[in-house]
Amino acid sequence: MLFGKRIQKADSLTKYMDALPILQVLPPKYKGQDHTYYEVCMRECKVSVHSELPETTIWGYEGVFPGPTIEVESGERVYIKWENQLPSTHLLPVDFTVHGAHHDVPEVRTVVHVHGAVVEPESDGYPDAWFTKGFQQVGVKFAKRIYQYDNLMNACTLWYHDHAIGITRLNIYAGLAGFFLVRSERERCLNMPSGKYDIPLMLQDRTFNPDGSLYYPMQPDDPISELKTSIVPEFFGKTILVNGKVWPFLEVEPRKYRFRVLNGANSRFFRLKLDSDQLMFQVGTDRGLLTQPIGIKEIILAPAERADIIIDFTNLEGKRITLINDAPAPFPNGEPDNEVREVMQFRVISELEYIDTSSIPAVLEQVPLYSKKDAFRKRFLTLDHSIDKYGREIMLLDNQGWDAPISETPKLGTTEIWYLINLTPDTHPIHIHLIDFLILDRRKFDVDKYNRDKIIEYQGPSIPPEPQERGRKDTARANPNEVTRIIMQFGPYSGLYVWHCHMLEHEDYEMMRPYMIIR
Ligand SMILES: [Cu+2]
Repeated sequence: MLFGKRIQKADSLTKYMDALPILQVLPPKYKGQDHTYYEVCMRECKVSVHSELPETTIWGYEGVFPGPTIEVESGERVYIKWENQLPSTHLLPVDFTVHGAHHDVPEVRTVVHVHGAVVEPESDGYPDAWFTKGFQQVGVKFAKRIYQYDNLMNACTLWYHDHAIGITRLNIYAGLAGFFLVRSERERCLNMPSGKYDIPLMLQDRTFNPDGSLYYPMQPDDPISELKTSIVPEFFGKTILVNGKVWPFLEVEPRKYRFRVLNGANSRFFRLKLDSDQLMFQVGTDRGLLTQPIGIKEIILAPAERADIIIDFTNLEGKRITLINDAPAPFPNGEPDNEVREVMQFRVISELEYIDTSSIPAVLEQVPLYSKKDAFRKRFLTLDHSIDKYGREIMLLDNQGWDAPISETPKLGTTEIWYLINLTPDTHPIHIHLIDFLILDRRKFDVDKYNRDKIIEYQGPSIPPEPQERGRKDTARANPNEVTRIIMQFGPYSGLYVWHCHMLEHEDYEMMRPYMIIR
């Protein structure tokens, strides 16, 4: 295919040439007794993603990729002015047929969502609350220039990223993502590895042209002849980046480290293990710490999911340990992608700067318990796929598009159980803004019968979530042929939020729905 020729060959870039970038923490513009204030500006910049590749033009918060890490305390009131100083034409091919991306809106729009934040609706980064360079033009739901975050979360690993309607996949792919860490005194008392031994890792996949520029397809494998540019059903890149470097290495001391692993890819899932076959100790999920650490050899992360893990390199001086990914793409029914079987390498050096006095605590934090009988309401929500007028696959939630009237209106303070009924052949990571939830169970059902009679006929037992998922979640994998049940309490804010699939190509077309918490 025409586009294929220009793409860089994945195996042409030498692995483990460049050191893992340690992401810088953003200093606030103001820090006082009652609040902290930041300014974050989106800019086009050139960065080096690999020393064998010419520089790459990216869009970055503060001009870096990934963006600088924002660190807050639990309960700290933070104001952030997100500003757009990006060019007026997009770095990547825009499809003007997808929802909210028609010719009646500016081509470059941005809005920032802190993924996992407990935040008022006006500051959540609603997809139609977009703004352009210098706030010259704004979307219909734009409410304010300076967002307010009260950070009513416990300690957890969040991330901020773009959420503009119809081009989220392109804006994030261009580089608009960064970490947002919530810390607390309670967490510090647990004495886990901290400071330079607490490292966030943003895993992404990208494809580059030989001139170093980002490659994103203009068309699916089966091109749509009526359109110059068309959205693709999924995007899978040919190289893996961690913290913005292709296949980096990290020198580690022979001691314990805490890694906050985020899947920041558009569509790719990761199934991670260490080639040393050693255990990793998971201490946290998307939205906070687990009740107790669990020893695991494998972690599955769908786009937007996080795992907070401790790896112990004690007594491994001189060893080189590779982080492996064997997830099929698409997940779970695609082929294993051998080109991207490796992610990064840990090189254990011999010197220990200090004796490692950190610990893997036996008890971490209480995870909230919901009783199924507390549920005020159950909602049965399908994940659907069909074909659009161009013959492309289109994914829906509850069989409705983005613009259909709001149908999910939970009452403030009430608990609901959502039945995610997946009628598609893919696993979809379903993310609900504002709240955290627990996964109750997953259960196989008869899809054909459901399509015929709209009745759930279970075909197997209820399977509890994996141990790695038994904590506070904000994104859950809904597998094909399964009903995934999640339980959550809606609050503490009321108003307009969204829920969506976090595979960005699905989210943009049209696997996203508004929901409203009502008083
Ligand atoms: Cu999806």
